[in-house]
Amino acid sequence: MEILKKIAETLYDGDERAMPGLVQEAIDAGCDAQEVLDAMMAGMAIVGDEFSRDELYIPEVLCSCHAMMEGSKILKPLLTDQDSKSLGTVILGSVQGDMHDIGKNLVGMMLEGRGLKVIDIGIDVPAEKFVEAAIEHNADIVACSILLTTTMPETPKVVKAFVDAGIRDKVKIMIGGAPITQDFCDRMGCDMFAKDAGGAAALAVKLCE
Ligand code: B1M
Repeated sequence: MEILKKIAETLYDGDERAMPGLVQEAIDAGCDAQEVLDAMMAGMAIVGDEFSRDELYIPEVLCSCHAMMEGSKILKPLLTDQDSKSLGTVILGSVQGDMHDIGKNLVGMMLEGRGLKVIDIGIDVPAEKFVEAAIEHNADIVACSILLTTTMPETPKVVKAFVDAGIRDKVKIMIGGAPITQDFCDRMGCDMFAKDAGGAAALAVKLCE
């Protein structure tokens, strides 16, 4: 569909002003929210490739991030079911050293959309903060977003912090993000790995039902 192609291009161009109108146009034309999200992510994938080849620089990448955030605001009410009763509570954050938050925010949206209560504790979150938040909110799941190979070693720190606090058996630990695999999840002693935001929500629902 032409409008989806335009959304991917606009994301790549980092045109945050144009994005909400285009997203709304796509929805009005009958596209579903997931299709529109996929189009934005297709644009972001090109940004990522060019960023890794030093063909795009951080300010340009940030413009694309802002465009993604503006588009996501239009999609949020369509992806989340605000009236539903909470199935369980999830503490969500990007691990210490990791400033990436777009994927985390999408995971949060999808979790809320499937009826979970999400406490988003932000980016650059030390392991102990995940534990504190889990205790404070009596959480069922702790969900850690990890986007960098250099922040993967935060994973065993999070697991250890829950063991040290004596609540490892009470809280399930879910990890995800571009460099994470099922094998890594198993080796680190985490409970769940999800490849994408939809998968994270499906796993969380299964656990809490
Ligand atoms: Co960063 N960055 N970045 N970056 N950045 C990557 C991740 C990178 C792959 C780019 C590249 O080189 N190709 C690369 C990592 C390489 C590696 O680790 N081997 C990289 C790098 C190197 C860096 C810096 C070190 C660059 C530098 O300063 N020299 C630096 C690090 C900063 C830090 O965190 N300490 C950096 C900075 C930045 C920006 C600030 C410019 C910006 C982030 C802005 C922001 O988030 N507000 C940025 C961006 C935008 C990217 C790319 C281009 C896009 C990330 C993104 O938002 N994707 C990224 C390249 C790429 O991914 N292609 C890149 C869209 C988003 C929807 O997808 O986050 O993957 P994603 O989330 C997905 C899944 O991963 C999954 O679901 C989401 C959607 O379905 N998921 C989960 C995510 N979390 C999950 C949790 C779950 C389950 C699933 O359960 C709990």
